[in-house]
Amino acid sequence: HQVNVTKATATFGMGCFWGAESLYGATQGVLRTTVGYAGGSADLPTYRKMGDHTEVLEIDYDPTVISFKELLDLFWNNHEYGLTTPIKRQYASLILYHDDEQKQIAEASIKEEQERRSPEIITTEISPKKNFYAAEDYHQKYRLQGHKDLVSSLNLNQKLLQTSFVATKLNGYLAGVGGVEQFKSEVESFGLTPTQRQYCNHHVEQNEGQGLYC
Ligand code: MHO
Repeated sequence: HQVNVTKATATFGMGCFWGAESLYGATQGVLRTTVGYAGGSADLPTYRKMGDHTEVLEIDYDPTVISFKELLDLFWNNHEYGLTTPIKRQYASLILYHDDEQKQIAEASIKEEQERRSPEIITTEISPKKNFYAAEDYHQKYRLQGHKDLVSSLNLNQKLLQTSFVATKLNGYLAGVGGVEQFKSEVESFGLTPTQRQYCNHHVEQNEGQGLYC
């Protein structure tokens, strides 16, 4: 049911990618997300051997619904990037732009953020997106995968854990992002069975506002 949408991609490193994936998943205008490793030069990184890469989230979004600037506002408001504590390369704050327009918006945005947060020094790096390596299956839609029976009833195979719109949304909502009202306003479009819907509704209610954890 996601036909004829315009699509753009954003890539952010903002600490543990499980949290980032839930945060953006429940955000309207976000179409699908994939967690992975990027920003470095090592070949074929894995979670155990990431080399100089960073945990990042790749976000496909509909720019007619949410702008890159709005994605960046969520970015700034949901992770640590100050110099107060040193950040490991694995959890570095990164904006990997996909085109010149994103680059310009990111540069303007970091300037604003620097002024807002002064005297704190922002460590966020802005660089072109080069290679992106999808992370292992068990990291994809991590919070959704905690609901094993739901995952199997949705027939989410390894590929769909990376590509499915419904998996993207539920991974956010089930973690308590977005809230019950917003969930109810779009659950119709997820094509869930009544049982699946009831199950999700219960957990969305229970987890609303609980905060992301890693
Ligand atoms: N505390 C978590 C972090 C995982 S994350 C994807 C763990 O050690 O498993 O970096």
